[in-house]
Amino acid sequence: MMYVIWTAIAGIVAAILLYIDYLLNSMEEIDRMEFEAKLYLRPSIVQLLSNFNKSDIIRPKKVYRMIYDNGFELLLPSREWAVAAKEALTLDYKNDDIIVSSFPKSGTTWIQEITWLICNNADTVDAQKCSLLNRSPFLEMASLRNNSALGIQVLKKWPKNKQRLIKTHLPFETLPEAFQTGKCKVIYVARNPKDVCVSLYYFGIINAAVPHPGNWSTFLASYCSGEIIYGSWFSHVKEYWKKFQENKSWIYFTTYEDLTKDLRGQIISISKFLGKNLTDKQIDVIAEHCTFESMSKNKSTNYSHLTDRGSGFKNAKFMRKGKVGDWKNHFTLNENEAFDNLYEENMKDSGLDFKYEI
Ligand code: PPS
Repeated sequence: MMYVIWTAIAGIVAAILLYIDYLLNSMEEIDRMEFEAKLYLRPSIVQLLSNFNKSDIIRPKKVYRMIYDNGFELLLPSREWAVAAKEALTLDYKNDDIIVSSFPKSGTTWIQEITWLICNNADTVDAQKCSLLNRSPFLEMASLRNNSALGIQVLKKWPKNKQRLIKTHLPFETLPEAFQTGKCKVIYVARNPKDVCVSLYYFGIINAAVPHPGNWSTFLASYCSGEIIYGSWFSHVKEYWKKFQENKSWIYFTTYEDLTKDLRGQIISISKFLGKNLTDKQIDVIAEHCTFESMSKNKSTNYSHLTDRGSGFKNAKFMRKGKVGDWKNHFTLNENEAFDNLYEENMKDSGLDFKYEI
């Protein structure tokens, strides 16, 4: 019912705006046909109307709590994502499948693009022909509209002889067995938790698949308590870090800050980990292609195609700032002190040391 009312209001608002626009801008008389044609053709108004017709901009009010058979609890954007995460456990994975994992907003897209190029002879021309979402499917991603597991659909249609690079944000404990036992390689990227929180906050504003983050301090409180999608940053990172210490032959652990400091060095380390020999020229090509400037302009990596589907990206960018240290523009002194204490409580014995500025 609310949906019908909102659609009607949007229609009326659009008609009024167009009429005002007509009165202000047009001195000549137009007939009714022209008026109607204008109404239907003016892109901004059509966009407004079509946005109201898309259910994916009706935000979920709460995240969905999924409970695994072993009792592990995971917060996901919706029930559809939980169904996909469950189905992901039953798929067949091949020895050469690679999974790129992270807590959201930690540099996943960056590592995906680097890894895809390492696995595909640094072919930047091919890379630009196809969106990263299709070159590197997002395992648990589901459509909010038609209940379909988007990542799994892409995986199922994958050509048999082609290597698969899969993206996930699932905690280690909930990965399919092939990625928990060393059958397949795992690349994990972590980022300092303050910049993750800021990036996630802005992403929450533009990403209609998740509940609205509210104001900054409310969101920070939810982030600290782990009551957001994928749960606690501390638990996520600590578990992958622990598994990495025990299994360095099949898990690679890196950080956003290390990528920022030495992109070329990281490309070399990841290719060694994957057993791929790259020439110096290929390493240079990948490093050049994967700078923030270059990936922000690249349609296959900047997710700008989502703008056109009314997914909430309209006036904002997925590739936002790409910096280490933006947290300083958001945390108050008190928030910062409280967060440092919380970090100490959760991470003091982990041996992990994040850079907060470079
Ligand atoms: S997601 O939605 O969870 O998969 O997002 P994710 O890709 O993990 O993280 C998005 C943040 O990474 C930044 N980014 C980069 N920074 C530097 N260089 C490159 N090439 C790059 N690619 C992506 C992106 O801008 C997001 O960070 P913020 O701080 O919001 O800018």
